[in-house]
Amino acid sequence: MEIINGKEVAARIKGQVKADAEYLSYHVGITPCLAVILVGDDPASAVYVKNKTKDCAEVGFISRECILPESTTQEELMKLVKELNEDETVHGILCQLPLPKHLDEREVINAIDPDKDVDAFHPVNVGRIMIGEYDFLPCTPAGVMELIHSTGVCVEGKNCVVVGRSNIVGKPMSMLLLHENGTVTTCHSKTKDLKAETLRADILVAAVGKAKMIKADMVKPGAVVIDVGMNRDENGKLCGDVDFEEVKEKASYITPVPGGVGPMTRAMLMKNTFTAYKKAIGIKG
Ligand code: BQF
Repeated sequence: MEIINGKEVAARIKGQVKADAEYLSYHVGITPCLAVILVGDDPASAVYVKNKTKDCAEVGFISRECILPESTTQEELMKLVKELNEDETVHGILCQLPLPKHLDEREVINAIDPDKDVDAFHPVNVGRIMIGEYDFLPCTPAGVMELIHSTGVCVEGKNCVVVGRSNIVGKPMSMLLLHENGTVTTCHSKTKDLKAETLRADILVAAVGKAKMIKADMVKPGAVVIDVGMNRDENGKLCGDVDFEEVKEKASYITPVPGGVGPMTRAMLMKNTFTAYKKAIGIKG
């Protein structure tokens, strides 16, 4: 069994983005800029936004933190998005989710210019992913694909099982595996016999949000196991959707939590911001 080192793969991707961005910034005289909107005082969200700002500094991007109070109205938030859309010095925009309950996430996402939508949550980008003609991929599924590639395991023809069907992870994850010619099954809370499904998986992606729910007896020997979960266990320790200690004995490759998918999500955001920048300055690919 091999533990996939997400930090290492993420560092490699960020290094590539940094080198390419430095080269282009120098020649074009424009530096990539990511605007991150944070509303309210959810501590986890504040940490995620800090991480994103840190990543921008690391790869040589400008970052703009737009921090708004809990009391922000929908109108104020929409006005900010409009300003960032119109600001030519801003190449990527993201709104940290979840938003406080009184705000309409969908309306905010739909207002972001699809060309600046580095999370790839806008319906136009979601649709482009469905037909395989995309500029941006949602960061977490894109990061998972990179981790699978890093193992050398080929997706084509494999039984791929995704547990979870969120719009942010599960659904696009299934689509990306399908694009690489996997035979994809998407499982969810109404799946009749989850264990029967996961036992057939050569590649298993867990994105449910239930601590350690994937046990060793649910995993095919030699499977590649990718854990997207971010939960707290009974001792308040960060853990995934996979029971790592059990499942690591059965998997060929497995991602840890922390240090697996999380760092990749961050690296892919930098990659998407660079893509948005290249589009804005008129460079393809
Ligand atoms: C690690 C996120 C749920 C809801 C909204 C590294 C991150 C996490 C873990 C991180 C996440 C999760 C992010 C690790 C961004 C991933 O070492 O394991 C990085 O910063 N993430 C987010 O922005 O919004 C979320 C999870």
